[in-house]
Amino acid sequence: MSRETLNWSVDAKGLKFAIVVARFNSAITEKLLEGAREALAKASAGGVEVFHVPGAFELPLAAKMLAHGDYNAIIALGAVIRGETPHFDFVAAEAARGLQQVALECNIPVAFGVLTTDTLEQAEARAGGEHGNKGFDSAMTAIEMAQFGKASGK
Ligand code: INI
Repeated sequence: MSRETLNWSVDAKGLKFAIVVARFNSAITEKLLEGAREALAKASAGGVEVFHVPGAFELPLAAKMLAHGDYNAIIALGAVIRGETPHFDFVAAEAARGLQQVALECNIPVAFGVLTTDTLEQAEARAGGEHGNKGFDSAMTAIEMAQFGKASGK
């Protein structure tokens, strides 16, 4: 859902969110954080706490540690940009696999706000550029899944 098409009846009052942000490629990830904060503020989220980790590879463990707090959802933000070595594939795949594992094992929504792109330009376009802001979109997903969790009696 983009900012433009968004229905601002979205309501996150009473819901608490943890955002965990990778510092690697911080010029991108801090823009993702801005986008996520914007969505949560517009939806009047009940609480937002932000945590930083070194890179996207560290996001799953941090999310697992945070899953034991009293958050309704976790938003994981990172930017994995393809270089000339296979490192990209390992970091991107483990971030995705690990975050889904945390969601399923810990029974908490974990929004996957990790950009995986070939170039810095592609990442910029998705971090507040012409293709929107993945942080904003991830926060919207987290709100919807947090509401789902409440409705399902989690
Ligand atoms: N971490 C990222 O978040 N993005 C990257 O693009 C990246 N690359 O390309 O190397 C990256 N590497 C660091 C990794 O996440 C870990 O912090 C590191 O391997 C230590 O565990």
